[in-house]
Amino acid sequence: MKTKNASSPISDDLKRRLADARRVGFFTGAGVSAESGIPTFRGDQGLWKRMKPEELANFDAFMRNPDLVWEWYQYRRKIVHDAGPNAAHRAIVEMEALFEVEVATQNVDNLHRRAGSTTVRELHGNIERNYCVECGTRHDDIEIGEKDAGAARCACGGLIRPDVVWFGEMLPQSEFTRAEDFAARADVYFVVGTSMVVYPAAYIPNTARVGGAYLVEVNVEPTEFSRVAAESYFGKAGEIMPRIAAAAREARNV
Ligand code: BV8
Ligand code: ZN
Repeated sequence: MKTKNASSPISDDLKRRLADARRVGFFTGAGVSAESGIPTFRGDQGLWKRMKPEELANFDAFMRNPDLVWEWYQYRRKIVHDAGPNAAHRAIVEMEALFEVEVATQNVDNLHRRAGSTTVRELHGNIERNYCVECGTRHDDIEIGEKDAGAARCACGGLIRPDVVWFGEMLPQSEFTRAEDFAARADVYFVVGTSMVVYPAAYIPNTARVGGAYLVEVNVEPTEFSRVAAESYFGKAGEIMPRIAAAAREARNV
């Protein structure tokens, strides 16, 4: 594992891998959206610092206190709605011109798609979508701004919930399987802005490793994953990812 800091040049090893690569994958977490102003979960200012995930991001908590959980998602939806993709999201889009690219994201903020990424596997759902817990009707047009309006209800009377994967819930099978399939065949696999503590999503970079991919971590600090990555670049994703995209263009003489 070779560690580099924010100003380190992109290594010759990585440039060589990118020169020959066909399939390049990006596994992302909250850190890739941090510079868009969206709070992460486990950092110093993280969402979990102020509230416990088990109190909020699970179905029982929602059924016990739908107003509290719904308000929390309205609060996060507003942040996401007012945020925009940052240089890290855009650098990943730029690499679609050089490689077959897939993004497997744990984020529910839709920023990869809003940046222009064409193949995004949303492993934990999408906060901009909602559905009725009783009849399953979709309610994606809910007003975000309604403050203190309490939990929203469907015409059938059922509670409306965000279309995100809560703790104890299954991930969308097709998204997970497709992300695994791509990771298993990837030549280079980037793990960007994730603490790598949430499963089963965090199994996916290991699938890439077992499939022979060259694993590169981008994070502001070491994680569980740092010891298995071929290289770790420590710094902000919004600074490092554009440098990786530039190195990829150079490696492919573009
Ligand atoms: C399930 C969506 C069971 C909602 C979230 C083993 C196998 C399977 C399950 C488990 C297992 N072990 C434990 C479990 C249970 C649990 C789990 O993983 N618990 C953990 C916490 C121990 N998993 C589950 O419950 C999953 N479901 O397994 O169901 C099942 C099985 C069969 C049948 C029925 C049921 C569901 C997990 C999904 C939970 N949903 N969120 C919402 O968002 O509200 S979790 C939440 O964590 C987010 O999705 C988030 O994306 C995800 C991961 O967090 P990160 O993205 O990594 O964010 P974090 O803040 O942690 O880290 C940010 C990183 O960025 C840091 O490293 C930081 O240094 C870095 N950073 C910060 N700024 C920058 C930066 N890097 C670069 N640049 C910067 N500027
Ligand atoms: Zn309904």
